[in-house]
Amino acid sequence: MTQEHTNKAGFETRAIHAGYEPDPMTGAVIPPIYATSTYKQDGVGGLRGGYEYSRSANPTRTALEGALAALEEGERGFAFASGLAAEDTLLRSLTKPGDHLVIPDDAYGGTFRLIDKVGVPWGLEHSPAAVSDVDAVRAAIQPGRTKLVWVETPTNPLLNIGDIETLASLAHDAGALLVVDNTFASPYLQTPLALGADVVVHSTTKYVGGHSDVVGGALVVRDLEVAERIGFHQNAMGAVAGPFDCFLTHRGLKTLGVRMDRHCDNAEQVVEFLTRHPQVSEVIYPGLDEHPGHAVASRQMKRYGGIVSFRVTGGEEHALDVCARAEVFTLGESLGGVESLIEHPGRMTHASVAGTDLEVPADLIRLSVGIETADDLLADLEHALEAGSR
Ligand code: P1T
Repeated sequence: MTQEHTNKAGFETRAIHAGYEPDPMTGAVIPPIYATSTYKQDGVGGLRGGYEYSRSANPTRTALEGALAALEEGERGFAFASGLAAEDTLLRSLTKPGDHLVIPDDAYGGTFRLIDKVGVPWGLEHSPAAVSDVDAVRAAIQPGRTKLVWVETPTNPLLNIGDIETLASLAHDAGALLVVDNTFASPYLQTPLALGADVVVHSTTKYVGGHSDVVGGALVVRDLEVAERIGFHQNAMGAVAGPFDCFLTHRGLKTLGVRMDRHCDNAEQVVEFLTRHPQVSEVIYPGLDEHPGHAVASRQMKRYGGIVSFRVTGGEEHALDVCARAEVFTLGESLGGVESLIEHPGRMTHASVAGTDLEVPADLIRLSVGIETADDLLADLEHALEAGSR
């Protein structure tokens, strides 16, 4: 399939074919792992296909970047060594000391740490606002000074929903760009650029890679001038994804659609189970009618995702106990892999926001619902919850 043809195709076709055509010499259907740092030049400056040095470009990375751009409906994709490396590059590409950012008041702890502990000493200022509260975001924007309105939707770990279309016009009216961290939804469930966002951020470590075997990050943009600035910084800062990591991430990406549907199917069953459980005080999932972001999520997402957060009746000890007793749900950080994970955000992924506006409830548990047999997941939760009859 030519790339022009591929880019107009359906999601799964793009996931499998975009970014790469079978190698003209060998017919290899999968991009080889180009384990090379440099490329022979045909005379000084005579680059073959534009390849000069693998920090600047590497064919295995080019294939992944093309696929990511096609799935996010963007013009250019960029692959990085981690989600945070992508975020750092984005910040330095689009802001300078003295600039202001609006950030979620509920975000991945590492994102907050990067902006607050690295960005602020560098000269950035930020104001946290609830992504679900358009008025709060509007009030936090300082027209002229605010360069980025940064949202996650759904947020990590409280699964709040921001209205991408509305937030994009708010940001644009104030001369700012809208950045959407699309890690939780993945491009299968939500395409922020098509709704007006300017930059999509991914921790590809999660659903995009999907197998918990590689750490990576990505940026996808629709404007070529923004792409140029990010491309310059990707090369100048050098936090690129290596060829083997790109290979693994790209391999995972091909099955994103089928995996996401199974993640969503299983998450829906888990939600139904938890909402009926007497030791669960609250289930947080955008697919629930009573979730405050349900209407917006229904508009902008295909389904509601594989992450379920819930609170237990017995406080922090109870939550820690449930985490320790689960067996099929592996106790660990991260999310989005085929295997189910359970974690205590307050002590684990969000420990770095303790004592800030972004602190999360101590009785909160986050599940990354995997694609195992649903009955085994429900039995495991039943077992994990039963001991703490308090
Ligand atoms: O871990 P890294 O690939 O650097 O990505 C950071 C990141 C960015 N954005 C979101 C929404 C994330 O969830 C993450 C990483 N999150 C976890 C490791 C976690 O367990 O929540």
